[in-house]
Amino acid sequence: MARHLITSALPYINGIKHLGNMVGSMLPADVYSRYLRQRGHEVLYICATDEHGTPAELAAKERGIPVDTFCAQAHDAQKAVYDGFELAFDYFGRSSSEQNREITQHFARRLNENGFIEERAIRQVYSPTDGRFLPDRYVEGTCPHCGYDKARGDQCENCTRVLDPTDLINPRSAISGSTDLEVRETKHLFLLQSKLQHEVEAWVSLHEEEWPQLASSIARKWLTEGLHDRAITRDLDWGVPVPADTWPELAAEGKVFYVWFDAPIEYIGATKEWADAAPAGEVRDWKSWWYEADGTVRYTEFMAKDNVPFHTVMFPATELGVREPWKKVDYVKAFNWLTYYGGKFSTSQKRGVFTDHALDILPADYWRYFLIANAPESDDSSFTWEHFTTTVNKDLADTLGNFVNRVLSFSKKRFGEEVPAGAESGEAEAKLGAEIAGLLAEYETQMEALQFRKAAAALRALWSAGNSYLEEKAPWLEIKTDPDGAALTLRTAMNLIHLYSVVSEPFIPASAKAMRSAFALADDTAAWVSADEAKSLDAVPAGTAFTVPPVLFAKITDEDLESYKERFGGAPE
Ligand code: B3M
Ligand code: ZN
Repeated sequence: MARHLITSALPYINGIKHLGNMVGSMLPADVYSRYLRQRGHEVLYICATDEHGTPAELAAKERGIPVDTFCAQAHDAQKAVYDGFELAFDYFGRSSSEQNREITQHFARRLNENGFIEERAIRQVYSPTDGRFLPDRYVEGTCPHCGYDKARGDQCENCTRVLDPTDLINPRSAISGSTDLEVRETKHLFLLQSKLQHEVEAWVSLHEEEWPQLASSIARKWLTEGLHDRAITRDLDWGVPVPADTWPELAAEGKVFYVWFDAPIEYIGATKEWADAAPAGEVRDWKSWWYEADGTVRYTEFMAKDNVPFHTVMFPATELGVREPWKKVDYVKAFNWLTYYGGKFSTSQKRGVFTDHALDILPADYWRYFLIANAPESDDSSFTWEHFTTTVNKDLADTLGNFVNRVLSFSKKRFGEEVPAGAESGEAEAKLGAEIAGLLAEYETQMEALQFRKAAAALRALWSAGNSYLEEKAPWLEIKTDPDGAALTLRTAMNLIHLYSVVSEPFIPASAKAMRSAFALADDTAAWVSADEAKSLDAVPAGTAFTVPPVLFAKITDEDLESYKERFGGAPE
């Protein structure tokens, strides 16, 4: 059994995330972690809120509360939603933690000792009204190319040209609107990534063949364009402070590290948070997951495609430059975009479905299944309420839920509250067992390859196989002429329900649990069933007491559908 370290991209602290964020990072990581745990592997699934940077500062300011208070509240609000989605993190940390500060500062010191950090003076826009340097995107003005009057200092949204804040005509602060701006010289730390280009390239070549094409092509593109030295500090109040022992002058000026410098380090920081939060008597060795862990730990990262450069190129460059044996990623699972009716989900424009609202209207399992079955793996995929409704009604309500309820209610009515004995398994059961074993093997293969859509298709096929068997045997007719045969059919179907409860666990954990607890079994864990064991369909023996659970999945009605479309908006204008 292997040790699996799993991380999903850290959700930025501002705002509740939408379904697109969920399907491109945390949810598939959870599905994969659950699967590996069931298979008996040692798994550590780590995530955290990414809390530093200007957007958090500004959001706190807008609310008139200190930024640390804002982050603490926003962290709890996000955590509550993730709990609602049943994301089984081993730890959900905070990048503003003491642990992350310590490790980030350590990384910076080591990079400096190894000659990969240089102090450089740069000219930056300063706003006396705001009392601060303005990051490029917080300087607004008129685009010199197209005349668009809301161009940002980093880029013009209208003509997409990349800009420098000093290019803008009539520049103003995006924070206060003040036009009293000056350019001042200020010193910053630069990470000399150009010096690490060859090492990163060599490291990427070791992995890119194994990575999904989306991840390796992005990594290659960045390497081809060449790694540039980049400023890793900012003039902000909120961030990991530059350590005074190494850079007394910059520390005295209150410089902090750039959010993208400390955010990936928080994967390690949060692991230390997890260890430090161990209950009395439990020893959690965070370092064994990260330090000198090559060959003992397999590390898989989940993220959307815009985060790929940071994870395949820049963070590895940082780790390499530290010259200590920190664990680097083995497999990068990258996702395309989930669109909303072909358009953008937009946090700022409130278009699409946000994860908290999703849970207001339907249980997590409906979303989990739909999202993973339609994950934007090889291409973008589109969320529409119509597609969501059909999927829920067909796959979850008809194929799985109805099977469970039909079998258990009918058996209870005709044979009482225990799994009936009846005849010995025959030809139909042997055929079914072989089919199930084949589909289960396919499901395992796809899960192990992190092919989530294909894994979902195999799971759906497993559910369908039960329906076909039931239709073929028709116990409601069989019972009239051959009660023993009908009992066998129902007992077999109940074994399928139990198998479904085990194999569906990564996708729909709450429903899987409800299915499993229908049976009074001594072992009610979701411990994996091998394809070979599944073949005999005898995990639930005759005589086992059972109950009929409440309807597992309610169908979405036409009225529901209309009301969702009205509330969340349909096709984009
Ligand atoms: N917080 C994702 C984003 O805000 C970013 C991921 C960090 S992963 C270390 O787009
Ligand atoms: Zn322009």
